[in-house]
Amino acid sequence: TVKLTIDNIPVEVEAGTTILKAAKEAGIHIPTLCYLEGINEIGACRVCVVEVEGARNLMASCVAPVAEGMVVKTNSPRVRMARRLNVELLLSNHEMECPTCIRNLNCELQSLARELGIRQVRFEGKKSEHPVDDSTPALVREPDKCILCRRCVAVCEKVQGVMAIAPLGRGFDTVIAPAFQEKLVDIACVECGQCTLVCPVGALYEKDYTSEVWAALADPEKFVVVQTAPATRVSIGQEFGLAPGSINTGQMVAALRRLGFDRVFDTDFSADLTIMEEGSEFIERFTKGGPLPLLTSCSPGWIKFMEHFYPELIPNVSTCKSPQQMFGAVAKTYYARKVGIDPARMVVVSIMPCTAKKFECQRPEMRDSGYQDVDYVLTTRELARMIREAGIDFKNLPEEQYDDPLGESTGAGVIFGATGGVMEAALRTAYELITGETLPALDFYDIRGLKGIKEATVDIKGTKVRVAVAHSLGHARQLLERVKAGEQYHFIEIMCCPGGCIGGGGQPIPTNTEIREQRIKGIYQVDMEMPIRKSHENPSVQALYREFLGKPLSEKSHHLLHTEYTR
Ligand code: HC1
Ligand code: SF4
Repeated sequence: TVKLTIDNIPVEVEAGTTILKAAKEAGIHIPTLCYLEGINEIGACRVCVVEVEGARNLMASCVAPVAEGMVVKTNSPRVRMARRLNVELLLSNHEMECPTCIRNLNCELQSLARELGIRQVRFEGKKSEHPVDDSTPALVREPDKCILCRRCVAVCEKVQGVMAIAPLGRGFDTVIAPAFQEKLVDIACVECGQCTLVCPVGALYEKDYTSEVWAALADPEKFVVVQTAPATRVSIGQEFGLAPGSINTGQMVAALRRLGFDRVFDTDFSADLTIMEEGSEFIERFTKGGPLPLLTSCSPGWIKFMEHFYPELIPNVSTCKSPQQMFGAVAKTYYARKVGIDPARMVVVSIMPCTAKKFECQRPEMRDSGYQDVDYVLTTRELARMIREAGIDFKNLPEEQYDDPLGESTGAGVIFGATGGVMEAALRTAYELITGETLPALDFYDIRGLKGIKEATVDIKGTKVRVAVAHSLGHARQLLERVKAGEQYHFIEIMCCPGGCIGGGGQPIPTNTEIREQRIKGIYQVDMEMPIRKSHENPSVQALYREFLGKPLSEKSHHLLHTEYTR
């Protein structure tokens, strides 16, 4: 260990620790901006500078390691002046539209200016000008708000392994953009939105569809149906000051009703439906010779990644549409007919933790109902905006229930929202369908949690089924390389975002490792409390098969619930 003092407090830490971490351990706050633990530790913004006795220059504490006997000052006049200067320089080249910015009151630059007591910007100079890129259905890139912290670049490269964006040019002309300043829609960006979660300012954000949804709600001709993704119930509360991971299913349903949706349904229902189809697909492939491993298909960022980087795996990917898309197709056919509503009048809105779902719903093959199956996707953040705008007091809402029948779900449906959950839900059903026996233990702990790649071997009456789970595309790539090198698996779950959908690119900001863990806890808590925890026991899914689809993998199922991919 190394002994030093920080602001006269004696501190003892492991050798190699940065001054920033040592200070944190001692309970001393040093402001940061470009720093993202474990992902972007580059000392670029120099907001975290500290004074070290005997050193001529101030040091960026996020990269400077401690040394024996070091005397550190985090709060000297020189430090405060330097921090202020650095932030003022950033502000001098920042498109300051705070009251109308999407990140108003949730902006790290704004908070920092406040924290550092900046009352004026002493520099006035040229501002860089770059066009806004809103070429994708999911994202907006607004470079004139960018502060060049490079957090988005680091996440895209190190967590997602996509490398869609990078710093181009030098000095004042530097811009973070796709190579050759191409548009996002023309490159391999998978629209996961992980970059929007780490952007400290309003330079990268989701494309907002709230005005389209307000318009549909106000139109008496329209019958507006909403579905809520599994992960949204454990994250929406954060937007209203509740603890990350708190479970607010009932309040979310109540809020959606107050916003004027005609029916409030649950994507968990169609997650159960997905398990029926995908579980049956797995059993069919497993017993009839493949192709294996079967790869899950519910995460649209992962699907886009696969189409760009692993098109040779298309035969392995499940043909099942995602639960979001199955929901849309069922709502505009089965449900519309059941309640006697012309599907042309029906508008299907999804509340998703995901930006890529906006892209997924606009894919040309997602129109099997005869209409666009899902019309609009709102992220958790956009829903929170609508609730705020409507003046709804979210925290004090009563808990309400989903509507029937597309609101009925099981514990298996809800765990889709956490990494490992799709596999666990599938195993709960596949085991019972294959053996005809009741599964002795429902919880598959080996494939839960935040480890990047998880594996398990499940004994189904003497047959060993080898499964694996990867979340984040960086880990997916590692696992797929193992598969290509000949490692044998039967069934693999891949989710695009770290932690699964609970860590999706449309979730409340901040979303970090700790918050992901709390949301995962919430998800399994909901599962535990559900009276039914296996998809094949969902009575409304059973009724859907009885009344409409026939059986899993039937012709009708294939038409409405399955799809194909493009190279
Ligand atoms: Fe997901 Fe899914 S779990 S992809 O993460 O399969 O977005 O929550 O809705 O479709 O059900 C997201 C979450 C979500 C789908 C389901
Ligand atoms: Fe990279 Fe995902 Fe952002 Fe695209 S959306 S730039 S893939 S992090």
